[in-house]
Amino acid sequence: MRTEITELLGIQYPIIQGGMAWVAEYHLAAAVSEAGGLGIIGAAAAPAEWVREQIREVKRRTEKPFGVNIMLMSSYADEVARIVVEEDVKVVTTGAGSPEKYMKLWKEAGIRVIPVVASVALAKRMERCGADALVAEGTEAGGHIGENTTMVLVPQIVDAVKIPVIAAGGIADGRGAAAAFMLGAKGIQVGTRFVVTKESQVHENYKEAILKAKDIDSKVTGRSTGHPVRGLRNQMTKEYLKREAEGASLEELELLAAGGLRRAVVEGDVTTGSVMAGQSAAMIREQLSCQEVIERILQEMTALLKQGAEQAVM
Ligand code: TUI
Repeated sequence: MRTEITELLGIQYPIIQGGMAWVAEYHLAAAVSEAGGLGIIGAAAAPAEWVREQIREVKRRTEKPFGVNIMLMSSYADEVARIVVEEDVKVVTTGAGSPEKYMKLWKEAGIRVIPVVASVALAKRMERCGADALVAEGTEAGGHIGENTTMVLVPQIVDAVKIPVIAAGGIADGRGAAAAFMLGAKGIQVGTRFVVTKESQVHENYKEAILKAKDIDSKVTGRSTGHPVRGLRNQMTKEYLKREAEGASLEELELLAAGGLRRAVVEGDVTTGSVMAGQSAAMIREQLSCQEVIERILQEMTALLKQGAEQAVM
């Protein structure tokens, strides 16, 4: 299947993996790339040398393209920005900020730069400063989110820029993928569904929490701090939201959430930890391999796109 995104990135299928903190490590990234998508290492808030080692591990497992996601609020972002150049990484996605100050360095190194954006304004700015494509991430996504839904964000960004747009947020099956292409996207980014794969190294408790999640289990904490984060409802989100409603200070709230993602992903503490996941968690009901996830999404999507509008009006 060829789109502007498969051609830009040299991949078989227009599916890229989200750069999820603590989750997107080399086993997962290599498996997604081997299956024909674009695997991504999530640098998150990790030290730069950890990222270098992850890059080398992916290269040991696949010769196919892969990328690194740089979380711009990380205190190591400057170092990681240099390491992707040193290690000859071909694709960089960014999140939680504007990567403008790194653009010249990356473009000169021939890196394909794909900022993840949650607003039309940032999308336009990114195109002006040389981005090759964009991920338009709706508020259905897990982790740090913006306000607009995928349904309204993707077409607005598609209309506002000339570079190809990858849709993200709430896409976990072929129906969501087909819808994304109808909105004008040339590719999709999938996060939560890849958390629950055989190759994903997250704790079994984390996978189980996603598998049993219902629609109403998705909660957003941190709206009052300016850094809203979506995850699954648990004791931590209950306490956080209670204290937030009481007007707790930023420091108090940060203390409550500190280290929570690591505790959930690594130790399996899904009670007091932070179980970041998108709203699509409620649609994920079985654990498959990364290859099976990609194959199923593509099969469902191509069948739906072939049927076109016929079915809708019958
Ligand atoms: O970045 C993400 N998802 C993330 S980052 C993360 S680690 C974190 N945890 C808690 C608080 C903050 C970060 C977990 N999940 N997705 C891409 C994304 N970027 N979503 C929203 C944004 C965004 C938000 C504001 C991008 C830029 C922005 O403002 C930039 C500017 O300077 O205008």
